[in-house]
Amino acid sequence: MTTQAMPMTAHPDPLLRPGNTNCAGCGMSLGLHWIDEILGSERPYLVIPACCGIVTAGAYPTSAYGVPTAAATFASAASYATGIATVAALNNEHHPVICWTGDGGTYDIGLATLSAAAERNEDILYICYDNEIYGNTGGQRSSATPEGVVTTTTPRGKGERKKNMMAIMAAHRVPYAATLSVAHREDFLRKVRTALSTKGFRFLLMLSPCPTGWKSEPDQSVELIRAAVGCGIFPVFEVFDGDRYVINVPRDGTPIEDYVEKQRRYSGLAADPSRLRAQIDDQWRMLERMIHSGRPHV
Ligand SMILES: Cc1ncc(C[n+]2csc(CCOP(=O)(O)OP(=O)(O)O)c2C)c(N)n1
Ligand code: SF4
Repeated sequence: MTTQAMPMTAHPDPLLRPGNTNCAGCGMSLGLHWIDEILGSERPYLVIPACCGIVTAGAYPTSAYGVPTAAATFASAASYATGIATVAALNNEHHPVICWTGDGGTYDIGLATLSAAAERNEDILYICYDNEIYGNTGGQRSSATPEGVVTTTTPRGKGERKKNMMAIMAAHRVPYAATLSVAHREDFLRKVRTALSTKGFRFLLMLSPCPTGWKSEPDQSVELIRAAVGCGIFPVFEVFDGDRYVINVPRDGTPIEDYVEKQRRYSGLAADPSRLRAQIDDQWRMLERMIHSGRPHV
């Protein structure tokens, strides 16, 4: 893994401008503002597929994004970003290229080109804001939706567990992959800084509160993510070169009920707290195996 120096002075035109269409309490808003803080005066190129993130932009010729933004198809987002990064490098331009995508575009519809770009170690930063549904089209299930969650296509609760996207990215041996919590600001900022200063393919996965789809209160978004981290359903960790795992925030025994009872989506048949607790323990056993079997992080 090699790193490059980064500037930190704020840019007068924000990455996400006021007047955008994000719902109140949407994780995208906070995530984009914090990413902008780390970008400082540096301006990225954004590539966004057909998710809520591109609805946010609004109608041409206006835009809620203060940087050049390309709207891609789901299947092409990572390859589109690869093309932009390649041309920028040929022109000696030093703009980070950021793919900003939902879980539908990442876990499902865009997975083939995401995998291809990761395998080629393209010099792009791929960020998934994972709201665990297809939000933009009315809240259908995705392979990121947890078991037991009610969506418009799983009215009795989803029957399958959430796909382990971090394990998939680690299997590509990308230089840097990390999870982001909007309830842990310093950790979030540090990881965005690390990702931006790393060369090659970087993957960040942010659990993104979505009051509309989660049937939660907008003013509880950050506290929900704090509970998700505390109970262990969303582990906060990073992976270097696919095999050096570091846990950044240990789970602290927060009851799973503190997370699920504040969201009406957790009302399916399998959304039973003891079942969820067993899945969390299973997930942490796997993480701990990865920490002990990988090279130590220095
Ligand atoms: C190939 C393709 N399939 C389906 C759609 C319809 N579609 C538009 S947005 C969307 C859901 C996107 O979900 P996600 O990527 O998780 O982002 P979110 O809307 O939750 O922000 C779908 C299925 C599409 N535009 N293209
Ligand atoms: S539906 Fe969810 S992800 Fe989409 S803008 Fe609203 S809160 Fe954000």
